[in-house]
Amino acid sequence: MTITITAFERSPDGGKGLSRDTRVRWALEEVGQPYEVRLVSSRAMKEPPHLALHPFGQIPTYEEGDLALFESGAIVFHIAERNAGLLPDDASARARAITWMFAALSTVEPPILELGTARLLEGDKPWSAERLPLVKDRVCDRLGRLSARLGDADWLDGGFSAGDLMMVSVLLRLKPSGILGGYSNLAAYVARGEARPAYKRAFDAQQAAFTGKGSTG
Ligand code: GTB
Repeated sequence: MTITITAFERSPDGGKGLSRDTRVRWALEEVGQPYEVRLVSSRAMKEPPHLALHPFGQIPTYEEGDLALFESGAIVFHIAERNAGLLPDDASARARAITWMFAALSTVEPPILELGTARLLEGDKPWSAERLPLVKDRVCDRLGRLSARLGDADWLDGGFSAGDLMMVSVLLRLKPSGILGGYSNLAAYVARGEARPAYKRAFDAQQAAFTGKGSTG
């Protein structure tokens, strides 16, 4: 059955792979599932046909036959559950990998998003200079604890899993800030993720969609 995902027609990041369709593309590439991409304009995102797929009018979405999903975490989880390669067979290891997916999305990603908002949308507010260091501290607290847990391991819990895919995807958002440089094992962890052939294919596909060289993965 054909899998179709949605992505920005014009990604605000200029094809740097920071938009959330990249993590979905990456998961599909890891498990070897072909997929098609429907590019959606900012206006079309808020119109009824897309809102029927995504109640908040965002990307990415995922369609496969009668099934329509939204939320990158739910989509990656679905892909990982239905295909070999992203979740261990052992029940406990599988539960731990899923725990890392949730940790990435609900513990590590929120302060990182907040930092983006503080820098990009609130930088001109009179209180911004006072608030920014507080927001940055909250990011650094999470990174310090994640760094301590990862130690010198390659991945968070044994072999590469959907937990790592999600954590690396979340941390990638920090790359332009330079903050990751203060955590050498996390910087190396992200680089290991980026070096995976499946990530490279996903990155190239999202970039090709942006540069107009192609729109399907
Ligand atoms: N929780 C949802 C998920 O994980 O799927 C969040 C989805 C989401 O935020 N989608 C964004 C969107 O559709 C695109 S990824 N925004 C349009 C809108 O809300 O109207 C977020 C994003 C946007 C831009 C950059 N960037 O430029 O670097 C990075 C990430």
